[in-house]
Amino acid sequence: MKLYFSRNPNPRLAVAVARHLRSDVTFEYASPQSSSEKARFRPLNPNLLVPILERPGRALWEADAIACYLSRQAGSNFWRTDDDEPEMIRWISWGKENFVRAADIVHWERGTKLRYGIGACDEAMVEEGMRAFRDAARLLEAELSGRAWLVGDAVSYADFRMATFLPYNDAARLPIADYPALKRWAEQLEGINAWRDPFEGLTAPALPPIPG
Ligand SMILES: N[C@@H](CCC(=O)N[C@@H](CS)C(=O)NCC(=O)O)C(=O)O
Repeated sequence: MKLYFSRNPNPRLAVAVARHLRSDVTFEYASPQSSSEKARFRPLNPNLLVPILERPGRALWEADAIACYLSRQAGSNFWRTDDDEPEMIRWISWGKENFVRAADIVHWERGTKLRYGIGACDEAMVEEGMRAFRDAARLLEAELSGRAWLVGDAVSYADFRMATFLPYNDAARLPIADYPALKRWAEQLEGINAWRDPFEGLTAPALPPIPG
């Protein structure tokens, strides 16, 4: 199987999952939106986005689906398959609508737009994203004050998904330090090699720097 990736947040998440699970995949850097690559990647993912997992049968796209599949392949409970599964899905679903979305809004303005010359940072959008971030962070802070991980007493895919944008916080500058339990949880994730440095040993161009 082959996992197509770039250094951006969702492919980073999928690579981290594959490495955490020691999945039997090869990794290939891909740029499906570049004009010379579109024809090759459209049959694999009509969205022309990464991550994409090439596997027997139909290629799989969406980091969550890939994580679910790789966890099943590994016979792992990283993607919970026991009574905690609904709880894990709750955090994935809520996270994407709230915490992850808020981080994405701010990271898009302060990071991606500037990196790729898409446009100037829109401060009103940053403010909106920051407001949403604070609302979501407050809820997570209360949850994580009582326990180490989002689901049960071990790391799960919900933790990885919730943290999708945190490795890019040099660009987004979200005030994680204002939330001690959240900060402690983020540091715990940093203690997992596959999360901290998923691209170790892989060939992939660095992200374009943020000007200024
Ligand atoms: N909902 C998709 C989002 C995938 C996505 O937005 N991928 C972006 C990076 S975060 C992408 O492919 N951008 C072009 C690139 O990185 O070359 C997922 O969770 O996998």
